[in-house]
Amino acid sequence: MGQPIELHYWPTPNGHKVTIALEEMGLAYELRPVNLGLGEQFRPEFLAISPNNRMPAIVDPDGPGGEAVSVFESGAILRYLADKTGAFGGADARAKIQVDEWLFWQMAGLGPMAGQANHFRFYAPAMLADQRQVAYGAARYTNEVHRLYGVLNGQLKGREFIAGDYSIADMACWPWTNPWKAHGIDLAEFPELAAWRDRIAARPAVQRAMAAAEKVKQGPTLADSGEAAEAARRVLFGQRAR
Ligand SMILES: N[C@@H](CCC(=O)N[C@@H](CS)C(=O)NCC(=O)O)C(=O)O
Repeated sequence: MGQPIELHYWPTPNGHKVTIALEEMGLAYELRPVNLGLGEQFRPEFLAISPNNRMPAIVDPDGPGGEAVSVFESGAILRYLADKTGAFGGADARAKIQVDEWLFWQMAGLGPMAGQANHFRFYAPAMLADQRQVAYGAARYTNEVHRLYGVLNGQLKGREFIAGDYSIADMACWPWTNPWKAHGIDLAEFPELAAWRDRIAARPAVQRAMAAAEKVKQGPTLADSGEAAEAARRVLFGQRAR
């Protein structure tokens, strides 16, 4: 086996997508924690591979042409790994289109909207004096996440997985539905999605990926009132161009 892929990682849904893919594909990898609450995403050596100061990012010593390559943005990483291994990316040109539709849907819709719902439901109350602003934001993003759960539930009718066969689209979407309770979702409304969630949770590779997350030191919960959470909120919220 060649050198392991470096995964610059923190245990969040965007991080879980990549550990799931690496485990499913049987690729050797090494976790390089990026402690977001401490601002490690701003280190120059990390910015050199991920200029958006966001994890995940990978460095594959065995990239195209046998040369090392780095990749940032979790959707690009999943597509890179699927193309590298020839697995989970769609078996033919039509299947690949479907996989990418849902991969991009997650990247542009489910992920960002669920992130905003989380922000307004749990973090903004501690940060905003005017709770009416909190309520508006919370309702807007909670509604949108509810709509997106409905879209995914509809796609899963008559299908075991999002694009038919299990794919990187499932690996991208599944971790973002783990906090369904926090998103204000009642899974009883979305039975196809609930059954799909169970099918994926039962996969040994997914269980290994989630166990790997447990080994990385978790930061404070950003909604906490303690000093560590306050410091992490100062690092993470209100960023502007540097
Ligand atoms: N579109 C990016 C989003 C990645 C992202 O938002 N990562 C968050 C953690 S889930 C992060 O690194 N945040 C650091 C920061 O906000 O400074 C991807 O999917 O890779």
